[in-house]
Amino acid sequence: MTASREIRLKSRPTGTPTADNFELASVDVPEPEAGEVQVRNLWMTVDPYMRGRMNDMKSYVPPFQLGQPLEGGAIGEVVASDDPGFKAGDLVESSLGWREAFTAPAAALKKLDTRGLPPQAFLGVAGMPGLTAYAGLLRIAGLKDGDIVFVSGAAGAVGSLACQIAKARGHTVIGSAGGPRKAAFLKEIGVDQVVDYKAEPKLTAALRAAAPEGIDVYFDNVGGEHLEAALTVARPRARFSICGMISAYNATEPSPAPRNLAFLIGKTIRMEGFLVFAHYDLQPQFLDDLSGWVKSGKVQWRETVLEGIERAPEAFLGLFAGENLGKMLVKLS
Ligand code: NAP
Ligand code: FER
Repeated sequence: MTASREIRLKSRPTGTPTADNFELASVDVPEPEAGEVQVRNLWMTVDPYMRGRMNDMKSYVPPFQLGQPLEGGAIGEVVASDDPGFKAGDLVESSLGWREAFTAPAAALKKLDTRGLPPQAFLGVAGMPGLTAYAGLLRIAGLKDGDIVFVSGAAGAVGSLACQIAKARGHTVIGSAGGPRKAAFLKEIGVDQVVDYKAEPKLTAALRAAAPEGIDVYFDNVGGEHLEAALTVARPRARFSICGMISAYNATEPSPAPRNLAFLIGKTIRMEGFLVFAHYDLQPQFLDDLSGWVKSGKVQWRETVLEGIERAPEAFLGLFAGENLGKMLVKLS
């Protein structure tokens, strides 16, 4: 038997989650039986979508269960295997994060080919968030030459890659994020105009000043007032790629904004929501493009790392307080 600690959902949050919604528990991890593999997690991710799974609501994926460990992306190392496909030392991806170690059927694991990148990059820039930026910009928004691109949540995992993909393709990019540290980071990665939305009393006016000619593409990570500002500033035939609306995830009342959806008509804007899971056919092309951009210095990334499973709830809560620059991660061993 191997000891492991895990984070369980103790209660369903109402509004913004707190540390009290989580509990740390210790468990024994059994030795692998035929067809099973034992893994020690090295890294786990916390992502905004996990907030939705904490509600008891039907969605694209079932809700987390009370008293059970949470789930989510993790990178680990095989410690013991009774399956011919895996051996001790293999790096593997799974959706069995929020725990230090586990034994699972081999089918729950995927071998990780790091392509020379650090393994945890596959929870961020080279993983689900990275593909989200790529698919949302290239496929959903249908980025085309000359587009002026606005990205909200621009200093986060998805947003910072969306900005850099647009820059790599020669676009003018406006990025919004909260606070001077994030604004400075956006300048560093080549964003042309930065809106620090926390310092702006009027977001629409600030966006108009940053994009005097208007915007053709809006990559939305935030929703609410950001979406309202983007609708006002959009040019005719703009495309809105609706990736996320983090400003609404903890809301207990429907959001008052956007109040100007009628712009969709007169400006003939196309607004389309998407889920990254439907776009994994792009993954090989995405990883090839990404390695080219990384090699040529066109894409860089940041990580905000908390250490220890006991800090995983704090990392998750930090997403809603804007504590992360780049990808929020938990390092486990
Ligand atoms: P992230 O941007 O790395 O982290 C979340 C960031 O959101 C925070 O750092 C914070 O930055 C910002 N934020 C939090 N509350 C906010 C509020 N009330 N108003 C404005 N900004 C707020 O997270 P991520 O993993 O890259 O995800 C970004 C977005 O993409 C999320 O909306 C997520 O749900 C979505 N997403 C969608 C898909 C999909 O398949 N559609 C896949 C992955 C992610 P500031 O300090 O700048 O406020
Ligand atoms: C996300 C936000 C929302 C996400 C998925 C959703 C994969 C899906 C929500 C739903 O089905 O209600 O960041 O990432």
